[in-house]
Amino acid sequence: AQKACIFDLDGVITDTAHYHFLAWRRLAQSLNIPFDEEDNHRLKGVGRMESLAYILDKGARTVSDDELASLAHQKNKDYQDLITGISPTDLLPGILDAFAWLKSHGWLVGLASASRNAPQVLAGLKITEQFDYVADAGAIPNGKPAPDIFLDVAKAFGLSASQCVGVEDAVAGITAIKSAGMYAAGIGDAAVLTEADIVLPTPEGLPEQVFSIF
Ligand code: B16
Ligand code: MG
Repeated sequence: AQKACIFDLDGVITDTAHYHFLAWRRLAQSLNIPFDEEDNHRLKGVGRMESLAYILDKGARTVSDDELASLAHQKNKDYQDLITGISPTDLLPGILDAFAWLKSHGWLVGLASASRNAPQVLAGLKITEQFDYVADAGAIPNGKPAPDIFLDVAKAFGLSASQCVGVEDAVAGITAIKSAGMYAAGIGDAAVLTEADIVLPTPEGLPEQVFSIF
C-alpha cells in the first residue's frame, strides 16, 4: 500500500527555534516581560497567537485586540528578517538522506508545520520540490496538539492515518500525531517525548530505524 511521511519543520528539518527565540525575546523585552530559553522550549510547535498569549500571561498583561495584532505583527517582522539568510547549510543532519530514501521507495512526503512562514523557510533551504503537499497552517482551525494539521496532509494524499508516519520534535506535535492515529517518530530526548513510538536524537537513522520497518 502507498505510504507517506509527514514532517514537522522547526526542530526536525532545520533549527528555526533559535530565530523564534530571538524574535520573541525582543518582543518580551519591549514589554518588560522576562523571556528565556525555557519559555522558548515551551513554545515549540505552538502557533504565533498562542505563543503571544503565553508571554502576555507570564507578564500578567492584558491588551486590546488591536495591540495583540500589532505585537504579533512586530514579532513576525523580526522573525522574517532573521530567516532571510537561511540556506541549505541549515538543514539538520540526515534530512537529505531521508528525502532520498523516501523518493526511491515511492513514499509521499508532506509538511505539517504550524509556521505560516514555512514556504519561505523551505525555499531558503532549497527543498520545496521534495514535498508532494505542504499544509497551510493559516487554514487549519486547531493547532497542535490537535491532530488537524496531520489529518489535513493525510486527506490531501487520500491516505488513512495507518499509512502515515509523522516526525516531530515537540511534545505538542507528538500528541497531535498520536491523536491523528499515526505512527510517531520523535526527534530529541526519549525522556521528554514519552508518547512517541520511537525517538531518535537527530533525523539521521530515520530510513533504517523508522521507514524501513514501517
Ligand atoms: P509562525 P513547527 C512552529 O513551527 C514553531 O515551532 C513555533 O515556535 C512557532 O511559533 C510556530 O511554528 C508558528 O510560526 O509565527 O512562523 O507562523 O515546529 O510547527 O514547524
Ligand atoms: Mg517543531
